[in-house]
Amino acid sequence: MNTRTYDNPVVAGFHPDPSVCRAGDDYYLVCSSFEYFPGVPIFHSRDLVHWRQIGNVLDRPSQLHLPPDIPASGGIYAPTIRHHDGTFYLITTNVGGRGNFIVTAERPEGPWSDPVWIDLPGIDPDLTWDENGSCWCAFSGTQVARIDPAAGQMLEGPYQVWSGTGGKYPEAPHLFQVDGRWYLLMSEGGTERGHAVSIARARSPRGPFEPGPANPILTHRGTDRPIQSTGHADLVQAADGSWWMVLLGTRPRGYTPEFQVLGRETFLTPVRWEDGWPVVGPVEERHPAPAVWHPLAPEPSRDDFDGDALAPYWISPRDRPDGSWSLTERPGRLTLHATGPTLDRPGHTFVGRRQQHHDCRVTARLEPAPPGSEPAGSEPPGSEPGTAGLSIRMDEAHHYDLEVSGGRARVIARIGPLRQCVAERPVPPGPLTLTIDVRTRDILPPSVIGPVAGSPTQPTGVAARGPDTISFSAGDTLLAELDGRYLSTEVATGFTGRVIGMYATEGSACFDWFDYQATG
Ligand code: 6LW
Repeated sequence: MNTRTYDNPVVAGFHPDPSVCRAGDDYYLVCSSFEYFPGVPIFHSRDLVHWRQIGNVLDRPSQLHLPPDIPASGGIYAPTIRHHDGTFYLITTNVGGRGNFIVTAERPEGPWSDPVWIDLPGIDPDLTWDENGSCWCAFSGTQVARIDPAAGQMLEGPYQVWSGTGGKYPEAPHLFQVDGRWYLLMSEGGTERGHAVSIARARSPRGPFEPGPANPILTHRGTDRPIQSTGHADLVQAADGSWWMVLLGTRPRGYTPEFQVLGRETFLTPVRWEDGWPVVGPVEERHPAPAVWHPLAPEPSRDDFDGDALAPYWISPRDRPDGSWSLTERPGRLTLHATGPTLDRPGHTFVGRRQQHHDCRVTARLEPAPPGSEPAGSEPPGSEPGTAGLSIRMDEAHHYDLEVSGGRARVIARIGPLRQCVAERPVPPGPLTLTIDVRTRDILPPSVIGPVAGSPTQPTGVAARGPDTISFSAGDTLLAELDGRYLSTEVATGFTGRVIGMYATEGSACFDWFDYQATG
């Protein structure tokens, strides 16, 4: 008997709106990326459980232009990936940009084509083909149109076919043909705690659609389950005939109303069919594993910047201009050149990765900029970098920074309209190891309701009622410990999660290495 299990989430950290397809024995999964460049991370798996990022679908400015005035949580929403007739198709929306577009590739790791813009309104576009080869696009909530994906034209419709069971924001439609019937999977209730997945079926993509008898087929609303906000789902049939759902969910922490700091993550849950309808149980932290099991070697926690290209998990808000970073100016180091004077506004130089674990530690080695590495016209570098450091961010208005300049290290907290330097110390000249440590130790379980933190009956950690504590050290010196709640979706708002990275806001700086460790 197979007693193997897998753990959820299968893709941790800010990886929402998952879409999955199968090509033979290989699976490919994509997620929303919003205002970050490159866009649409793409993952590969042989078993639906173990995923490795193989690239980003939108990795060139000709595919993805995110101008500075694109707000946080604008940009790339909810892609759908499909494999049809030997070609990979991806359809998505640039919200605040030109809208919906399709890119294609022969190989999922790329290169992907430049966009074919498509004259459809709305968000969350889907793609599927009928037995005549006609291409159908479901979008928003929930319309269906026949399109020409090569020309980007709508050929028929759109038909308003179904709006769910009455929950707010019907969205995330995906159309499937199973045993001669058309199934419309969609989400409703909003992407917050009320999120739900519903289904309807029809004989034609034009409808009429008959709602499933057990809608919503999945929701965790109103439960005390550790995984919340389950929704925005996609379905895939494995090579052995079993069915699986990928979906987004959250893992909130801390005292009521609880805080979500990792953003919306990607979960996997089994699906069975009963009386012609898909049935999905609650999404557990641990499920029986699929029949095929294909674990991957652990990825190195440390990037020594020895390669000639940045690993695909490195992302930057809106843009990463060529002149702002280099792996070759000082081989074995990531050199950053400031493009903007503050992390409080778009246009700055920042290279970061998603926080993927509730407990984690980031360390990085910051070095003085090499002589002559300054952009033309700026001051020659001294023995110290300009102004550079590590930042943990939700967006331009919500970030904590550990910064070095002028022989001093400081911790800056930007929370909404407030900006404050909360600690400052002199540091020795030369290379310096910077550490951001995120830990949930000392926090209250969500179910505990009691007097305020610090009273004799409650734990006393700074984040006793928040989701976590974030501490900042330069070398061996602890500079500050801050409550993590202010870097949560509940405070910052929006669709993204925390990103931790390296930045320069004045002059230039080098990073010898960056290490991300799960510590839970
Ligand atoms: C996405 C919508 C949603 O377009 O949130 O949770 C939006 N679902 O379907 C942004 O991720």
